[in-house]
Amino acid sequence: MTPVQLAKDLHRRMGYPLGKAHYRMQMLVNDINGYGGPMRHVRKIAYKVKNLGDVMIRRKAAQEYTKDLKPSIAARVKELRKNGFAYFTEEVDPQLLAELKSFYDETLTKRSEVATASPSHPFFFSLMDDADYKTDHILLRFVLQESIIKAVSAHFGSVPFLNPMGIQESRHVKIEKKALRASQQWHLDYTTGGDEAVSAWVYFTDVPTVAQGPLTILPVEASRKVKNTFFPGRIEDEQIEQSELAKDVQPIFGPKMTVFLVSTHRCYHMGSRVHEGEKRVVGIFPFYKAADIDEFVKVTTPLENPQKMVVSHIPA
Ligand SMILES: O=C(O)CCC(=O)C(=O)O
Repeated sequence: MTPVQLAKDLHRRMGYPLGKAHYRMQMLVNDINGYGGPMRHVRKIAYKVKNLGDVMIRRKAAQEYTKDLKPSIAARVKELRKNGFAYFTEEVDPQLLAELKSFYDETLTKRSEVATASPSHPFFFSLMDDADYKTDHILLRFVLQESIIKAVSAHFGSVPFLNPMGIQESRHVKIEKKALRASQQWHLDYTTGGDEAVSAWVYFTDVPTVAQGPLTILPVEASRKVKNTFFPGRIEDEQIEQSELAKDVQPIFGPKMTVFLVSTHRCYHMGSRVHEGEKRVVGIFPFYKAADIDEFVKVTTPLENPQKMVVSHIPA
């Protein structure tokens, strides 16, 4: 256990015996150490120093794997780099996409009937099952396909780590407490390794209008203009409007089985503002450039590099 973890554990057990000032001090420590806090820059460097061998191997493997990038994928990667977003449906294997759709139709719709709300995001109803995290499962076969891994590797300049994916059904839920609006408010995503994150998203249901709560982004350039505090937190629509960025807001629409890549690390984003009588089901497959977490995927099929590297993690 690190000293920071030890201190946190102590606080969890003891509360704040020195009162309000003690609480405030702890919140400040959390802000500094939090994923989005200023310590992320230190974490990014520390990660590279600590895992230099792996960083070099992943860089070299990415160079090799992406040297003959198909022009259409290279164009998507360019868009992703510039705007933080690129539609990717045309680049994925249609057979895998069809299999993914069958998984939704035959299995996920049944899970939806018994799904329960997430305590931290009351509008999210998870449709994942622990048994899904294995390489012969369509979710893994889909996300490990060549075009996706090539695009993310080219974007990062490094073979990525896959982080635990989620399938979320977003429903219309009235929320009183601001904290529980969570990802319905504008924010950036930060990672344990302090480095970039890109997710592949799949819409399992049609998202033709704002009523279905599309993922909504501010492209990279506009995101850079957002005024946030030293400890970046979630921000309100009014702040986006005051910064004259409302014109740049881009809701991501698409019919079911639309696939896209998005840098939620560089693009402010929000979503799941689902209107009454609507719902939205998405698969979110997050890739991190640096990740010190334990492996979560069961390797049940023969796997070659770089796919093997994508599911192999550096233990936390
Ligand atoms: O539900 C949404 O559209 C937003 C999700 C989100 O903010 C995230 O995945 O970081």
